[in-house]
Amino acid sequence: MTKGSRDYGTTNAEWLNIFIWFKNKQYIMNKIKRYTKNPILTRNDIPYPVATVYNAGVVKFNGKYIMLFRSNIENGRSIIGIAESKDGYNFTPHKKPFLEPTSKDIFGVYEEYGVEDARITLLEDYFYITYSVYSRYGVRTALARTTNFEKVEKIAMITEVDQRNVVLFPEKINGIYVRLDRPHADINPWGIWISYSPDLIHWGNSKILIKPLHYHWDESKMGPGAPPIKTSEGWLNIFHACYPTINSTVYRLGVALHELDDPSKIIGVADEWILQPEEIYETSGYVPNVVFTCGAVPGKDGTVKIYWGGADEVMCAGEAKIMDLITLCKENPRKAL
Ligand code: BMA
Repeated sequence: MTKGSRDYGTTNAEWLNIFIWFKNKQYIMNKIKRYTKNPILTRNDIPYPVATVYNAGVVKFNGKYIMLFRSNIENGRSIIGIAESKDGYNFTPHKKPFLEPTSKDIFGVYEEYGVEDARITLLEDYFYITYSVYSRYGVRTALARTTNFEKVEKIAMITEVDQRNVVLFPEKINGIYVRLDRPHADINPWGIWISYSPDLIHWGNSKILIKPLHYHWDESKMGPGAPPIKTSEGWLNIFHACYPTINSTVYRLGVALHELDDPSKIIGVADEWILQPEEIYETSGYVPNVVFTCGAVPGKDGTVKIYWGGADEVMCAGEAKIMDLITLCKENPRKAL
């Protein structure tokens, strides 16, 4: 009998195990801690008529958080609005949208059905924005840039058709620009790829990095989410992935770690998801059971603010410890391919 325990009671060693189990359980439950006042932005906050506010890219600029959010307008098509915040949670939208389909040039052809899901990367002297464009010819990805979030310059189409969810790395790696992307494929569930460019416009040398796993939470498709975050241990890639159920497809968030010098090398893809639809604003809405991210902002204190659309209808935020996400990738990985 262990000293201090009763004859038929729990031993100290057993108490210790229970304590460790509880600590681990708590740790697992806190992969992302939701902001208590979610949702942080809804259509009621927007000073022009929209049906939804979701899938926003977010960055810090001049000490403020800038959010570029997607809204369905009342014909169902999407535009991109802008909001700003001092604390990363309380956002004030601007009076007018930030980026809308144009009728001019090549953009006029491919943005006809709307612009969606902006991702923002500070790269050299510009904030680059990658966004999906829809038209009668399918979905592509476009590139725009700004220095001040007042004026925006549309630059080019940077994918062919059937390719979306493009995120840029925030620096050249080995002298070349790098992105993660997600081409559509007929005979394989859609996965996360890497591509390279000398000028941010022409991309190639593409290679698949992470593929959905059969009978796993990401089995039907996956794609890049937030632009990669540089950490001491590698590039942190927060992505989305889907699982088909009898009712609907469930969108969740996952995390992977890529080598700093060569992000085509995967250090680990966490086996577990880091966020799934649980709150009412995620399980019910414009598209139920969806959490979908386009942006995350690392802080100086080792945390990262993660932003996601809830049920394709509202914007939500939460926080995680970067080291916890790295640990998930390293200590409990699944096969990348
Ligand atoms: C994807 C994209 C996302 C959306 C998600 C869930 O295919 O359209 O913008 O959030 O579906 O509807």
